[in-house]
Amino acid sequence: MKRIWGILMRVRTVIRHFLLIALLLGAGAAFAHDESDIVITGVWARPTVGAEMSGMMMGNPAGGDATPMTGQDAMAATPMSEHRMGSTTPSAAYMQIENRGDHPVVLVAVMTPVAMTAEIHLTSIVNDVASMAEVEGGIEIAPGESVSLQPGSFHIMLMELTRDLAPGDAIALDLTFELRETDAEPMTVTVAAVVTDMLPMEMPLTLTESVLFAADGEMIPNALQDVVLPDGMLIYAKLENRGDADAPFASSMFMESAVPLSVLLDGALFEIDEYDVGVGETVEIVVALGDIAPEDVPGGALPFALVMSDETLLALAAAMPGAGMQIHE
Ligand SMILES: [Cu+2]
Repeated sequence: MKRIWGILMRVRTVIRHFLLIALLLGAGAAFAHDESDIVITGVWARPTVGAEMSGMMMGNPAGGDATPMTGQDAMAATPMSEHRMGSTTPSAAYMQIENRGDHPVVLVAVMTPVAMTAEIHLTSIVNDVASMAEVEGGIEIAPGESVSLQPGSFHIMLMELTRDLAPGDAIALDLTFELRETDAEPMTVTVAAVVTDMLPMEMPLTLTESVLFAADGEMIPNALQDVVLPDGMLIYAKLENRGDADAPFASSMFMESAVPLSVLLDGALFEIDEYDVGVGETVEIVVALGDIAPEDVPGGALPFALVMSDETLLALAAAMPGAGMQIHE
């Protein structure tokens, strides 16, 4: 726990600065775990190295082997523990952004700890030739509308990377939105992207929120303020069943080892053997990662997986609020 202390303190300092600025501006700023009308799902980024399969394939029904490995095997198998140099290869991040509010919102800026520069781009194809350009003024999303950032269209261009991104990694992205037709100040939402070389398929069970935090830290999600929490690093996540059949899940994995998974029900956590998310229902979960080292959180985010009852894996990620601003102070 001591080893992670340094990085957490750094993050907290940044978060404090940010909160202070938000207060000075007259509030309006929110992190992903606050009640938000901006719902961001299906976040992923392209790897810059290691196109090899990571075993965790987002949304692939045949993906991955759900057999937990021992700690040593898991450490050796994970790309996260490799020593990394910077990468000159750019990456790109993709996602769906839904505006559930009453006012137009505009994605105006993106920051991430893994890239010195992050720009909002649009690819267009003219006479079979693809070219891309920075989007002036950002991407506006009308109330009740969604926009898809996807290959061949809008994307977040990540340039001057500070480290390589391998399949199975996760990175934090701080997305800043301007709120039109209101006096509200711009809002920053932190999301986590799964690094994958597979185009993620639409999955019925959709991650709508995820936060990485320390049980004894300050950034405890609102939903868990009055809840007795396990020690160490935790993930809080919210999942919505958008399919037309029940979505039962059984356990969770971190770095290819099984880790405790609890469901939040009536203000208390219950460790589960299996939990069925009905059609249209939302479930809140807490994943206990235990004590982890700072080198395990290199991009401000961590990957984890839900093991579905049919033993397929759903690859997910969680980010520390404000982590995108870490290297941009
Ligand atoms: Cu681009």
